[in-house]
Amino acid sequence: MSEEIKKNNYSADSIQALEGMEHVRMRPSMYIGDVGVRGLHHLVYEVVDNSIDEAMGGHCDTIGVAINEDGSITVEDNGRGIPVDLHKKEGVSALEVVMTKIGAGGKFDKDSYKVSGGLHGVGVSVVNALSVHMKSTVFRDGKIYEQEYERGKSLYPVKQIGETDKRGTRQTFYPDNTIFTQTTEFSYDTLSARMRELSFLNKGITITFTDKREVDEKGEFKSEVFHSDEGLKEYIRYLDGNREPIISHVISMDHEKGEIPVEVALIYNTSYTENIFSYVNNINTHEGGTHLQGFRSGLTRTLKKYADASGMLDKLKFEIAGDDFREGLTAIISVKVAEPQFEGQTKTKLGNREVVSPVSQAVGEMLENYLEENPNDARIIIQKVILAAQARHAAKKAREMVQRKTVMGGGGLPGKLSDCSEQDPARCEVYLVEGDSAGGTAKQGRDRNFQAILPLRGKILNVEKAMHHKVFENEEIRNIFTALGVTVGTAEDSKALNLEKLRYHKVIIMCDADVDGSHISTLILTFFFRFMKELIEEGHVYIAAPPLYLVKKGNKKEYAWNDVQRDQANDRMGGSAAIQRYKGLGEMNAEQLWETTMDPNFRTLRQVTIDSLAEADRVFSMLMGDEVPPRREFIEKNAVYANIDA
Ligand code: 0RA
Repeated sequence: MSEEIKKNNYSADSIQALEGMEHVRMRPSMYIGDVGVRGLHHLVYEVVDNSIDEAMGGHCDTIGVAINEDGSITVEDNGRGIPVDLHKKEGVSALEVVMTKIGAGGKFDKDSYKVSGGLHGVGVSVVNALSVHMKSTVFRDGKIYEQEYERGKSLYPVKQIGETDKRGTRQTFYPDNTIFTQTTEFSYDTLSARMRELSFLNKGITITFTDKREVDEKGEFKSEVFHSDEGLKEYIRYLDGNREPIISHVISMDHEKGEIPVEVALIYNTSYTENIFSYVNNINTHEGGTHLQGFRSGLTRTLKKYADASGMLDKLKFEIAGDDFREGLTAIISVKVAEPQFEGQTKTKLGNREVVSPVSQAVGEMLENYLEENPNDARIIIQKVILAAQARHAAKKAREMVQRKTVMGGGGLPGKLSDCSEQDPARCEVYLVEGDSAGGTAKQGRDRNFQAILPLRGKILNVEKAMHHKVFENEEIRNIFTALGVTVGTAEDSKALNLEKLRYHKVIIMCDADVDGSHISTLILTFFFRFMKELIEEGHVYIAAPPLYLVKKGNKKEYAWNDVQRDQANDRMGGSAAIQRYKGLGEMNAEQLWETTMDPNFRTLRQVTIDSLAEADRVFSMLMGDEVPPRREFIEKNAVYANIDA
């Protein structure tokens, strides 16, 4: 190749690189999903992923993540350090290529074990492009190197700034508030939950997480150290900490079958819920896929074979179905796939067919060994499966009753529902209101064109502790299904949810702003989470925020949602205003309820979102389970929805 052509290629490439970075800034959502709270936090995961990769390759064991005093993020590892030598093709340092070229991450190291971050896996240059400022520091070969960037453009060539005996990479970035217009504030809970999850998924690594924005009474930063020697086994214990196990050990295995590393851990508990979390390259695959398929087939095949051989099924009048093997099961599957194909609506469904059989085989072997070595536990599991099969038959009958009423229109809409007149579900909303009296006020106060009201009786059933058929037999719950127009169960999947006939695109939970009210909201949310998860995932569930105070003086009146607002309102009125504390929705009249909580132009709704399914599951099992002490501690420490509400 002549010099000339080489030069042309070089400049063409660098123009492309520039365009790449510009493209990221023009279409950030294509790279990080969205530019809201979720996308913002994704920046951190992207940077941490690189350090996790370095750790997975066996080159580092400690990762530090910090929210700095000024709100920026620093991620540091003790790996080999990103190379800083000249990248021949690009004519600049390798570090600069990694930081400023889209899709360059790690490509120059063929042996690198690059599996994490498959979903977006867009590389640290994307973070750089979406940051007003970023600084990379590399500790390598006894020297410290540094380079800074502004909105993805390097400010100077990599320079040596000193000497060191450390090794590793440090990245600090400031998210661009012209891109993340909603907020650039990081959430401690969100990041902490992800770091904990990563430490379980990558055993042996130590991840320290520090929030330097505030200090406690002792003058110390809020900080946590995550480290797991047992990986998924410990993760199961953490997730099921508030459930009662029925077998003596967590069943687990960790091995590479063929080319695909598979890790699985599971336990059976006394509950009736199936809780399987699956990961590919450290990413939670909400929609499942081939690894989940492999897990299910391995579990069903092995347990069925054991149960058949045991003779325990001989007197059973029902066929056992796949579902029956998974009642009260908590399981985690984590696979590492070199070139994952992600499918599905949210691109969180693994499509690689070659994954099915290694996972199925591995799960089969693991279970077979356990059942053989623990015959008592084996009998307990099979008994649980038999009970599940019997309950399923009862549930099916109860469900068919709901079904007939909703689909066939037999029973029509629940009598307690005050429907709206608008027909287009996208414009309709329904308020689920605690108690008949508040329901009455809401009915008077609403705009009946598009707002429907469904009053709920006191405490709704705690689905966390109830068997499935009890849930479907419960009148309040049947009313919710019927009112929403949501049905359950198809020919292929007895638990599949059908949202096609959803009658309202906003489902708003409205409860008193007190402890009882938040307990009731939590019960309703638990029901949605366990039985209508897609309703939450598709963004249809909201929580209304009624005010706590009415501040009045003369003809002036203001509402307040917290003590600070109350005091400010009082100050604005020159002090000594009359302050009414609302003890519940019932103390507001229809007009007040409309003004504060129902009028779309004034109300604040909190959309319920799920950061991490695993964390949400743990929180619900804790809030609704048997163990009172952790629940009390949690409620005292957090708002009830802290971990499920963005
Ligand atoms: C490729 C090659 C080498 C190091 C890395 C990547 C590396 C990248 C990151 C990103 C965050 N922390 C990192 N640590 C290391 C070096 C290869 C060698 O030294 O032989």
